[in-house]
Amino acid sequence: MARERVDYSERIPNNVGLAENRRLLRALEEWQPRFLDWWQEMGPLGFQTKDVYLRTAISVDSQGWAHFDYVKMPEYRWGIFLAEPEPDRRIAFGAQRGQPVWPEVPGEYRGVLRRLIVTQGDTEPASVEQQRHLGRTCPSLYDLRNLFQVNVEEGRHLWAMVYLLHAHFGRDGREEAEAMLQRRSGDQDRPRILGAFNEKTPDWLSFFMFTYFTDRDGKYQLASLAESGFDPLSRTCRFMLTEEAHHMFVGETGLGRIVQRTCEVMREHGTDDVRRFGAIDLPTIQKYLNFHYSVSLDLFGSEVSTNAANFYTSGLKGRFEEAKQNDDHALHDARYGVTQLEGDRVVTRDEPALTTLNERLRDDYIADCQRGVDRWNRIIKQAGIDVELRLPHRGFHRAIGSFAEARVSPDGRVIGQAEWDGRHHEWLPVEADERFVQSLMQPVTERGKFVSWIAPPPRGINGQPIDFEYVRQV
Ligand code: BYC
Repeated sequence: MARERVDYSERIPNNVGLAENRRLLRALEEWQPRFLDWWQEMGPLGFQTKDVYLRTAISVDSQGWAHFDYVKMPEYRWGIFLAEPEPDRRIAFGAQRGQPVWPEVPGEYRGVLRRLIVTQGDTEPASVEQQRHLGRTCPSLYDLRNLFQVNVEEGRHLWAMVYLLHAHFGRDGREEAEAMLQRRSGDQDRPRILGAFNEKTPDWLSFFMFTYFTDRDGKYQLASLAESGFDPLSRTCRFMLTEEAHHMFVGETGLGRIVQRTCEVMREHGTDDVRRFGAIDLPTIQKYLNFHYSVSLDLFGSEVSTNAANFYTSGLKGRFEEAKQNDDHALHDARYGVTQLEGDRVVTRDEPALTTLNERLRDDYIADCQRGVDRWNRIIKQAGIDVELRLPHRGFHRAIGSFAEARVSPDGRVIGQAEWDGRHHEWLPVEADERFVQSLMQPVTERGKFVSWIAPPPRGINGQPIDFEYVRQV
């Protein structure tokens, strides 16, 4: 198949034929300077004039879409890229299964689709805002470059959703695109839409946890939206998923390298108390894991949700890997086991499958999260250390869904407020932990050097050596 190359001679690089749609082009060209203002105000602090070794999309097929070169972040070619259309694509689930997919938004789904796209789009600038200060405390040039790669791509994901709003939702869509640049992560008056995107990412341990756990929610939500009967949404999400993979790689390997360093120091000094030696102790890593995992679980919505059922029946949002599910793809009579709170007990009860789609996606996500934890545990085991990191129970520290009403310990016991008050400092980071982690955040910007609390990666980016100048100093 011919490659869908991206035209970089245009002001907004794209593979959607923007030049042929003057009105849309003009609207997006008006939004562009406001995006750049937002980037300057809320994007990475400092480094905006530095050359960063970044990848840029040059085509949207699975092979060789990326081009690596030095770029100053504000000059990054943010653009609009949709995956290639699938010929004769049909709606794969819900009441209209088997019908051709929609090139335009059906009138009756306008409101809900807009809401889904706005909710998704809002997370992208939010994460850039959350990570704004991290450049100042980078553990190495390699990690600094990875942070900026994640940031520019989240900026591009915002472009992806803003394109859909402008191209398919008329004036409402343009207003939503504006509002996306107005809300601010953590702002009391104008917060971002979903809870996890109003939390702080004040240090690199949090950053790696965020890219492992929260970006992975992105993977599952985007994969469900990639099933959508609204074809432009499906195609844009398919391409976003290829970028998302790198973000999760950053999280998984970042945490693996922290665990590795901790284990090396534990062995070298024969002690669990590695804080004195500038490493992050395993109990602190576990607490950060507990926090980021639990706030990311909230992002899947309630266990039982009629919204989710309606999205599915209407053909707007499918299951993860919908085509691989061996059933009728309508789910009228099917049931699904849901773990939820009943009084003060945790029970698993069969519910109508249609209303449990949020939970089912959460289950897929949990299994995926466990794989990384297993890998980190192998690093610990190989070091001869008898400790395991664990995902806490799904009911632990939840703010959305049935568990929001209860206090649940990491091992899944429903406990009273008194026990929670007495013990939550064992389970979640407290101020002293945050202060300690913050104290380790000493910037290292010498080529090939790494800060005390993280091991170097086994290899560099795009075949470059580890001591490559990933961010130029001058
Ligand atoms: N915080 O019926 P329910 C990413 C609201 S991350 C606050 O269970 P539904 C990324 C909900 O809106 C992926 N409010 O919800 C990662 C509803 O409100 P209404 C982002 C919440 O609709 C890293 C009410 O509670 N993708 O890409 O079934 C870096 C009832 O809830 C929350 C998407 O969001 C919450 N956590 O499911 C960068 C995909 N949860 O209707 C990027 C699009 C629920 O009562 N969004 N509520 O006013 C969706 O699919 C759905 O909106 C949700 C919620 C799954 C999020």
